[in-house]
Amino acid sequence: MSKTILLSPVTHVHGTFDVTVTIENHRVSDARASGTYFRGFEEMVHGRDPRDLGYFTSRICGICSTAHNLVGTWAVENMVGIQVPLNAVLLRNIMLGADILQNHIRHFYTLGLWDWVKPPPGTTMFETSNRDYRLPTSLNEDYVTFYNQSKDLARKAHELTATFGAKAPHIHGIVVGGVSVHPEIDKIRRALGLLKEIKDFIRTKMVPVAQSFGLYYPEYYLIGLGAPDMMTFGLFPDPLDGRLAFPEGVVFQEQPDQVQPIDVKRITEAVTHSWYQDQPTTYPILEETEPYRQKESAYSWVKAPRYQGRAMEVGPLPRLIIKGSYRQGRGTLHRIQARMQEAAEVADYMEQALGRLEPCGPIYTQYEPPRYGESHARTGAMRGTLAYWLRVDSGKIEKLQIITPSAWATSPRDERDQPGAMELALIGTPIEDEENPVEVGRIIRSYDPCISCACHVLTAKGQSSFQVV
Ligand code: NFE
Repeated sequence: MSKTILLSPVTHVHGTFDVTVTIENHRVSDARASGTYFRGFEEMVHGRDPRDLGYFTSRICGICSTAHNLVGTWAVENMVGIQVPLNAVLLRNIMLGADILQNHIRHFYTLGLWDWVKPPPGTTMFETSNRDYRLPTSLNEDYVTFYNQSKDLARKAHELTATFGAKAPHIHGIVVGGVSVHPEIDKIRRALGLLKEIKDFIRTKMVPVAQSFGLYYPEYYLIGLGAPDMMTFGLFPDPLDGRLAFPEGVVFQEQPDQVQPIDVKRITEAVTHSWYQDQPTTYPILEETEPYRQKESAYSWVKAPRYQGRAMEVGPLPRLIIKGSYRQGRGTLHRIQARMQEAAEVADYMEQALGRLEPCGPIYTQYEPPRYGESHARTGAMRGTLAYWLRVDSGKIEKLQIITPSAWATSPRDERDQPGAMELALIGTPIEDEENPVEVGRIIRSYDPCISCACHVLTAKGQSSFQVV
């Protein structure tokens, strides 16, 4: 007997997102992840001044906007071939770091917590059909208290971003050529004060809380393993030694101990099962983006990015495995615990970076705006690997292609019918109660998916089936 369940929308993720799972004999036999928006940003920037790119694309999403601002800015700087001053590099890293912290706090407490912690009775927060709550009552109550505190800490992380970025989200502090705000002593002190509070919260109320879930839900270390190959673009460049504080690389399942360098020419996208006019699987800069909602073989607005033809696991877990600081494993709870550990490591990096700022040092490099050229830029974002491919013609943007972390995570099948990372994580999962497959929601949310980034613009025709798990 098989049963197909449509989760529409999957709750407690960013954006609206559908997942269909087929369950046979208490096991997920098939899964399809479907982004229900079309993202129009690549079309929107066509014909615009490339110096505005980061301002536009940071609006792709409210939760990872600094990453888009940064990579859009780098794409232009790579085209004109400038190096920005050390202060600017560090301030950009600090702003991105603070945005990663607010994301990780919000994902853990506002979105993900209720997979493991029972919402307080009488709350209007949300209704859930999840009956599999296992924490002792007093611990559960403590974590609800931490949830209430987390809202203030996430706001403080935004305040830290805005200390140098003028506002958050969608900062104004990053400009092509550098940054717009000097790292004055009072700003550094203010940032250090905010960071200290956030660090304390991460160390005492995030890392240990995530670890405690393992005591009560131990099987979640072993389910939801995801794609067997993994990739990171790293985080936080340092112009002095040319390295990334969190390194980049790819690890293939056949050589799990070997981190290989990224070769960006191995990244392709397929649209076989996406609502776009068919075209051969190709490199992002060669892609055409022509929406075609009537396509029979399609089930998602998300395209299918692949590295060397393979789906890739991206995000904090691969980032820390490749950095060498997380070695415990690869399942659902590892994904969550690595995100918490990453928050602690990002905060440590930010503290060092704040100490290296030169209050009177330069923050800007002059440049000639690009007239013609092609470029690529990539960075780690909150959820993993973010990359832009840009072409400028006659001083205007002629082509932009973006591959977001959530496109890797929520990718549909590719041209060879190979599932995406989250689909792989779901297929094979044992389901205890077929009427209430809480395992599915927990695995999906461990990715912290953001469909706002992966695609945009809701279709008018909604789905009618609705189930909260
Ligand atoms: Ni809307 Fe984003 C991140 C980007 S999508 S959150 O992180 O880019 O994955």
